[in-house]
Amino acid sequence: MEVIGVFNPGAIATDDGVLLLVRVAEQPVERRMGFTALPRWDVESKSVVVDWLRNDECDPRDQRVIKRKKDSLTRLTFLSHLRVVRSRDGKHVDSVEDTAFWPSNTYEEFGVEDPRITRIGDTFYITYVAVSRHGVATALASTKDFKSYERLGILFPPENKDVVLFPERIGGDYYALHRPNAATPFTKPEMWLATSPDLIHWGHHEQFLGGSEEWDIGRIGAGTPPIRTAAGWLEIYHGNSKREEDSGIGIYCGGALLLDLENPRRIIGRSGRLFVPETKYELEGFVPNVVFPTGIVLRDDTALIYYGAADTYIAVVEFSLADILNSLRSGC
Ligand code: MAN
Repeated sequence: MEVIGVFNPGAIATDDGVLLLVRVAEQPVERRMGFTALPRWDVESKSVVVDWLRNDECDPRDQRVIKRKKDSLTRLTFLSHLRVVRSRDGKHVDSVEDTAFWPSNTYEEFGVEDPRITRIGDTFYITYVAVSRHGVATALASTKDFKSYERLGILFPPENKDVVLFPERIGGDYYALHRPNAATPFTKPEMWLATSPDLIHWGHHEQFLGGSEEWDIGRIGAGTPPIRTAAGWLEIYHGNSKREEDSGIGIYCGGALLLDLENPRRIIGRSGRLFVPETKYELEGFVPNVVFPTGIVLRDDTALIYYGAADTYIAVVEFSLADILNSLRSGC
């Protein structure tokens, strides 16, 4: 396999800097004339296998996925796993660790993707996307050291991704933002909110926020796990601009929300579009025009926001917390 992108990282502050859990997307090195390579994790043999599909038997939907003509079902052209990267200053890579979080069960055969990390007590909880022939779901794992992981199962069944956990109980319950994606399009994909007594069983689902502006009308989803500030929970999310009539994937931008500390259902501030693809590495890559925030680390008055750029790279943007909070319009 060869790496085609390292992007959409979970991020967490550690005693000696910042730890990123990065998504590594790979595709087979081998090419066969007239065939498309579709990698998957084979649960039986615990190894990557490649299914070769004749090009005239599939429709490319975009660069990430093909549709098999026989049954109209989707496959990814790459396979993702997760890997630990450490940085002392949060801006330069000091080490990439050998141990990796590979797919390991039926729900992960087409990859594990887009981890978000929330520290609760002395445990790190990782929500991640598990992709398989059964759909795109979100699963939970926990770790104390990022060397061994305990898988806690699927939290939100297909199709659901962009799940972030709040870092503490609020009024006795855990809270999550999640993003169901319905096959019958009564709506564009919107963010929902749910609560849980134990991080495993989720209920009290409520629609939370849908896109309403030009930049987020296509879909929105949670980005970074919410962090507590004196003013409220700060959530950095993404929006996509694609309208039905647009070709391609649309533009992904970042925005900020401020939620009531006691009742996170209540949005008390909203930035609108906060950061947009503008550098070469955001405008060009496997999927052009993407900034996709997935991790945040607060340092005094500064927020380091880690994001996937063009589904190819990891970048970090530094904001003063005061600037973000000042950008918020109240109400909404
Ligand atoms: C979308 C994109 C891909 C991802 C798949 C499955 O097509 O977000 O990056 O691999 O969904 O999650």
